[in-house]
Amino acid sequence: MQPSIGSLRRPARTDIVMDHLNDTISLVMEQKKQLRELFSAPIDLPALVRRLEKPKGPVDVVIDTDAYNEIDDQYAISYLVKKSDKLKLQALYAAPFFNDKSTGPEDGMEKSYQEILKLLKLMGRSDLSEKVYRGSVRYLPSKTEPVQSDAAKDLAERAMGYTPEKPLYVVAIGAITNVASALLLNPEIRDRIVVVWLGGNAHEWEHCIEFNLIQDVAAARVLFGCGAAVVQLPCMGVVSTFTVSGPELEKWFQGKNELCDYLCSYSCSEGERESRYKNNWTRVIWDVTTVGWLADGDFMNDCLKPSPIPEYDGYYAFSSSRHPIRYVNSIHRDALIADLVKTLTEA
Ligand SMILES: [Ca+2]
Repeated sequence: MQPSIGSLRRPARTDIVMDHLNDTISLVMEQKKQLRELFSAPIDLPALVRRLEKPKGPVDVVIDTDAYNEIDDQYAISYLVKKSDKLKLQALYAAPFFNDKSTGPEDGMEKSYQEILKLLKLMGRSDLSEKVYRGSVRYLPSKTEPVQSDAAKDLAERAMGYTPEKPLYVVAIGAITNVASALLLNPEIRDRIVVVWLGGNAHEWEHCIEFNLIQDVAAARVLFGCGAAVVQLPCMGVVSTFTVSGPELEKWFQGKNELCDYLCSYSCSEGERESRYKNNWTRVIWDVTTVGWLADGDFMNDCLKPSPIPEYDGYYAFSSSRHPIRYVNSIHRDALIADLVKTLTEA
């Protein structure tokens, strides 16, 4: 006898929750398996910890930047180009972004590409223009699917010229799409790069809804999950102390050189445009801190921590069994500002 519809057993709420939980666990396990298969080489923990030490002496560097999205990438790019004694710049990649200064990730990437060229011209370094590459026009469709771009292709190939003992440093100051794509295109580069990324918030912060991370969570999961050496500079709760104001910028930069005039006038016009407090605004020049980590100087404190797991709901998950990353936990603001000003105002 067929049961009537009314007599069919309705699942209890706990059954629904358990089914959902089991589905979620299966999905997570499957995704972990796919990523593990891509990055099949086991993680050599002692070697990883050695790569996470701050390098001594000159190193090769590339930078991945959403240069047009705000006011801070411009300072970071300039600082890196002018730190050429230690930081040997090999390539510059334009990253996608989507905010009120772009119509979407592709437009954001193209505007960033043009802004990089503009900065190089202002610094009298147009010789570096041939090292600028266009990046991703969209975010990762999933954490096993790369986005093809000149930038991702270049990094996937370029990093093969480096070794676990002598890696290529990747300063990343935007959504991490290009870098994650390079890792997915060529998993062999995992142990040949060190990614210094401004992304996410402090692990103690109430959420990780941060511009660079939240635009491409799948890419962040690749970065933190694949076993590559990552130096994380978290935004809210750590780098958020790295502020400047209009009067400071005018005093330090105005009239020093063409680059400094541009940085000062652009920052001040953007600061006034976006602030409710007229002339009393401050801005965080976030991205500078990534170059500061690589530069010689006592500019911040850091430690080793298990790699966090950025979830799609805007929170981190944590597991003490994860491989380590280097985690910056405080910025020595005045020391880093002093070095930035000295470096950018030199002729
Ligand atoms: Ca940026």
